[in-house]
Amino acid sequence: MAKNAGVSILQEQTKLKLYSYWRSSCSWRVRIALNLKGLKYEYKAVNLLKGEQFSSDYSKLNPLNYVPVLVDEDIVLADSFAILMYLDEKYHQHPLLPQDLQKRAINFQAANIVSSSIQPLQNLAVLKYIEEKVGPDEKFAWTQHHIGKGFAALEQLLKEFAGRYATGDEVFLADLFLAPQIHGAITRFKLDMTQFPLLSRLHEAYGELPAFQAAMPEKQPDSVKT
Ligand SMILES: N[C@@H](CCC(=O)N[C@@H](CS)C(=O)NCC(=O)O)C(=O)O
Repeated sequence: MAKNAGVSILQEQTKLKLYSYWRSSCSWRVRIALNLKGLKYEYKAVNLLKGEQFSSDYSKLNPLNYVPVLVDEDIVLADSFAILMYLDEKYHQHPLLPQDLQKRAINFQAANIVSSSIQPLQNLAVLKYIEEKVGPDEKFAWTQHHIGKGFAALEQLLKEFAGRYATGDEVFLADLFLAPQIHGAITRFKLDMTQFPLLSRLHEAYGELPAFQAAMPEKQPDSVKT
């Protein structure tokens, strides 16, 4: 049996390949899930700063030219949400969604706040555009505004449901989206977290979980010291 929030279980599985970039929060979500479920995978680095996501081979895997992509034999999936749902339905150890209907919906809502209303606004392509068309100093103000707006909504949403983690004392889908997003807000975008006590507390809790630690950017084979 899998241990909740653990990293190791043994089970028969197909060969998985994850196209990932060490600093990509979307790839990081999937790395956490793979670790939680104890699934081995081959790490295929895509260097976003060198533009490797635009190579013709990679475009065949994801015409949107984003990471992550998961390849499971002849199945190719290009979107972290779809990948997580696929993994959860295929590998039942450490379920990513709670049984309780309301808590399931809250997990979807929190995950979507991150994946639809925060991360796309801080994506590399968007920041590059702002830097070039508006000015290099504007990108911090832009990201801090949009991350702050999303975080305020998450604080309000989760205060009723949070335990040690976002929706109770077990790790679920929302946590996989929150951990990389909060970490990035603190380390890359220098967001003042004093206004977000609940998210700050969750950040501390995630830092103690082996499955989350192993998925950290600096632990990836393509990480670079900055
Ligand atoms: N909805 C997609 C978003 C993927 C995405 O935006 N990936 C980012 C990294 S987190 C990326 O590849 N950016 C490259 C670029 O902007 O050129 C997902 O969740 O997988």
